[in-house]
Amino acid sequence: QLGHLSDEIRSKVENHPCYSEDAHHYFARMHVAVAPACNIQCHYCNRKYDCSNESRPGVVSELLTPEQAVKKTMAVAANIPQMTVLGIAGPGDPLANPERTFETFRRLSAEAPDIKLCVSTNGLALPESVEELSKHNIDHVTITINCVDPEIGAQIYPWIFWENKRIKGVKGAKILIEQQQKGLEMLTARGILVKVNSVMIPGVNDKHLAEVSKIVKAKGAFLHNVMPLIAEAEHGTFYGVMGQRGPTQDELMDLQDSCSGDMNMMRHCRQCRADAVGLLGEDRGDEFTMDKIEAME
Ligand code: CLF
Ligand code: SF4
Repeated sequence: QLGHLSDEIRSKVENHPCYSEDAHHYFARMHVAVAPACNIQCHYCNRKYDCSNESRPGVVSELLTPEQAVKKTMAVAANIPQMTVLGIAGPGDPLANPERTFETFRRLSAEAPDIKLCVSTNGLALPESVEELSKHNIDHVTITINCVDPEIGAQIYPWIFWENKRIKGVKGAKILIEQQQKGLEMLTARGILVKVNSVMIPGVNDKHLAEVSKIVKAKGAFLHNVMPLIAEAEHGTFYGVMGQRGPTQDELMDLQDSCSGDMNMMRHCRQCRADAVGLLGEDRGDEFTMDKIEAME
């Protein structure tokens, strides 16, 4: 699967469970939930739970300080030797919490230099964060890009928080899209691998995502991960309450196939929680709550 890649890129992806389908059988990732705030609103979000279109209602991530996050990472590394990647992916947007996120990365790059650092963002604050991300030796950044058309964006993002103001509708979506695309270009220009996540929302952006895939590929994104919208009414999200449905498995696979002519597609995403621990699809987070970690010491 990785045969066509240069040695440099292969070394970055071969033990990252999200960037390499092969790797996900052998290598584990963990997330530390250090980022509570968010700078936009997505119609698929329920702030009580997690970013990344979290799939299991009723489970709230345990919010950690950077210090606790480092402790937790060390405890997991000591107990799960396959753990190669530490990601920050919520429960809000990591780059909307720059102090907490970068403090965590700074400590980990000093104390655990062998662990790969990974971050997932909505992209709004990405351009101003690229310099800092490259300082911490972060090779993997995920941007959630659901559209490149602000009219479609306005149906997904009711508002963004930008320059101390709430900006609604098409105007807000346009700024978000511009920031995402600019951030993508800045990252790929620095050789940082970018994965684009897109949430497939039937009737909203499903017909549009093949174009998104082409555009992000042209700008150097390495991988595209189209995920199904999860909009159960009990999640209490806007879409859930409005009766918006998620795609069927066939609809999702058809869209992934129609993007794949041009792009490497990720097909093994498990829509992880902001505090997930273990192999993809196996969540051992309950074994590593802070009270259990403190009891291990
Ligand atoms: Fe985490 Fe995301 Fe990094 Fe992976 S998850 S920050 S790239 S280490 Fe992976 Fe989970 Fe899918 Fe994300 S399976 S939700 S793609
Ligand atoms: Fe929620 Fe994430 Fe969207 Fe922020 S970016 S509103 S945390 S889904």
